[in-house]
Order: sequence, then C-alpha cells, then structure tokens
Amino acid sequence: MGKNTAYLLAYREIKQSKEEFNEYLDEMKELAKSVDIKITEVFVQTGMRNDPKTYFHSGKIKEISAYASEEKPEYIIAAEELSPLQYKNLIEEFPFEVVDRSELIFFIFKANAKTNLGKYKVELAQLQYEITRMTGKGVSMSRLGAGIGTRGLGEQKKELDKRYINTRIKSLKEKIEKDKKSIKQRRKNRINSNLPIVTLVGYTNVGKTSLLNAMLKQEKGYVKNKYFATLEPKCKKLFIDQDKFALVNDSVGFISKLPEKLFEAFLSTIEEISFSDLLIIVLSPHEKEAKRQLEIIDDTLEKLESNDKKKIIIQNKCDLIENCDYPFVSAKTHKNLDTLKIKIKEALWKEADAENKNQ
Ligand SMILES: Nc1nc2c(ncn2[C@@H]2O[C@H](COP(=O)(O)OP(=O)(O)OP(=O)(O)O)[C@@H](O)[C@H]2O)c(=O)[nH]1
Ligand SMILES: [Mg+2]
Repeated sequence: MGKNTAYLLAYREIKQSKEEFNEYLDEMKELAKSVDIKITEVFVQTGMRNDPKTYFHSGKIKEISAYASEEKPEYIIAAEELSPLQYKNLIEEFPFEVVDRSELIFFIFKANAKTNLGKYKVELAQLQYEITRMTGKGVSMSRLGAGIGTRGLGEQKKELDKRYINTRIKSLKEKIEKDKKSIKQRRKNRINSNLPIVTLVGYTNVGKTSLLNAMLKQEKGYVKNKYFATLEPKCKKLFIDQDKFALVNDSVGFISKLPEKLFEAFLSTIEEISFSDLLIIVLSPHEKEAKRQLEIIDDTLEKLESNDKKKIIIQNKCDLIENCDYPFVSAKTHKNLDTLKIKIKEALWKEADAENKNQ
C-alpha cells in the first residue's frame, strides 16, 4: 500500500437505496481517480444518521484503525463533508491524512485550474472552508493541497495560522475583484454582439466540451475522462444555418454536494447561464444517472434563478447505449448533431421568423 492509496469511509442512511448509494460510491472513486488516488478499501456503516462526533461509530473506527495500521493507506477519505468536530476527532484517531469529499473536490479543482485567476479562486474557496474548521494552532499545508494533486512541495509539516490565512484571503479577494471587471466587459461585448447566447450545461464528464468541439468541428477545447476538466470555459461563435450564428458557452460541470464556497467562487463562470437565451442540458446516456443529474441541474438552475430559460435536453454518448429517453446525440460519432442544430435554430429563431412572416 502506501503512496496514492486511500480508504473510503461512507455512511449510508437507511432511507437511501442501495443502488443510489452504490452510484455515489462509484462517483467517489472517480473523484479520487481524478487526482490519481486509488481507493483500496471501502468501509460502509448504515443507520439513521452518521455519528455527529466521529462520523462512523467509535467501535467501527477502532476496527478500521487497527486494519489501517498494517496496510498504511496514505489517506482516509470521508464520503461526505465532515463537520469541524468530526474532522477534529478523526484526525486524532488516524495517523493518516483525513480528507473529506469537499476537500477532495478542492484538490481536483486545484489540479485542473490552469490560469492564475482559476487558481486564486480555488485557493480562496479552500481557505474560506478550512478557516471555519480550524480548531488547533492552524491548518497544515498538506490540507491545502500540498499533498494530493500537487505533490512534492515539501511543506506538509508547515502550519498556517489564522492571521496569515485572513491576510491571504484578503489579498486573493482583491486579485479576483480586479478580474471581475474584465469578465463584465467580455459579457457586455457578447451581449452587444447581438448574437443569441447558448450555454451547454450538465454534470461533470458528460461530454459538454466534446459536444462543443464536435459542433465546431475542431478539437480545441480540453477534453479528458476525468472530473472537472473544464474550469475556465470558452465561448465560441457557432454557425447554425445560412446567416444565423450563435455564441455557445461551455461551462463548469455540476456535481452533487459541490462545496458551497466553490460554487460561489465559480459563480462568475456558472453565471453565464443567467445571461443565456437558451440552455442545452447535456445528460449521461444511462437513464438512472440522467434522472439524478437532472435533479441536480434543476436545483442549481433554481439557485441561479434560471430555471425558466428555454432548454433543450439531450443525452450524449448515445454510442454507448441502445435507447435513450431524451433526444440523443454522440459527440464521438457526431450522431444527431445536425438535428441538434435544427432544434437550436427553432428554439432561438422560430418565434422571430414567424413574426417576420406575419408582418
Ligand atoms: N463514447 C463517448 N465518449 C464521449 C462522448 N463525448 C465525450 N466523451 C468522452 O467523455 C469524457 C468527458 O468528456 P468532456 O467533453 O471532457 O466532458 P465535460 O462534460 O466537458 O467534462 P467537464 O469539463 O469535466 O465537466 C472524455 O473522455 C470524452 O472523450 C461520446 O459521445 N461518446
Ligand atoms: Mg469540459
């Protein structure tokens, strides 16, 4: 065992179906894989609700602890966000690094952010998260990602105190604020261009960037079989039909239980949704997954007050499956992409065209 290995601790509430829970576990494994961590053992405890002090009950913790002392995984990953108290108690129980779901997502964002601005946003969100959980002297650097995703910085032992963190938060906010102006300007340019704005929305890894690439017949957007490949989405001008063009935005993928601070940090990119004339909701080809994704998308659109926008719902990766519920496409084989363009055209111009005819 050792480097890059982890135990996953997942609490299953009785009301959660086995199937739903297993999907959630698979997702946790994929999240870990995104930062090259292999889950070697999964420990599950079932009950009404997790232990408010230690997440798992103390007997089970002792059992896992004894087991881990032989195998020595590098990390203990909790499948949910831990409360400060649960976190504090678990780090006392385990001589390994304890990471919760939110932190794992921070690490992925951190590893995938390419521009300085993207990195600042993740760091700010993570510091704001960690500062609420500080109990002792400070936060160890390793918790801030010197471990997972950005190894070898040799700062694992260094502790950061509250004062340093607050100063850093202030300076990060200033840096991000500066960029807000240029985001606003770009948005204004887009709106002034008078072209309709379309945004691709969907769960992480469903193929949004691949679809945009396929529609543009290019391979410029970054596509990867890992979560949160796109953190700084691009906007492209897409030919629809004859003299008709639209601006198409890619977007940061959704996920269940996205840490609130990351949602806030990436709001400026996700916000493009609220400036769109049309949303293309991209779902996985598997029926159950698609249903679950749609619920999360609906919730997020509610938060953005954008649930009443015009929408086209599609399932991508239809090359992998025989039947899909929604109109299906494949970014890989380009199946039904022409039909999708017709749908976009109808959604954006049908009413205007009809009005023109009546005049
Ligand atoms: N079989 C198949 N694979 C696809 C299709 N579209 C995308 N993929 C694969 O799915 C993976 C994710 O694709 P992306 O385009 O990066 O997905 P995304 O939705 O932009 O993901 P994030 O940016 O992480 O939110 C990649 O490995 C793609 O090659 C498709 O139509 N069929
Ligand atoms: Mg993408």
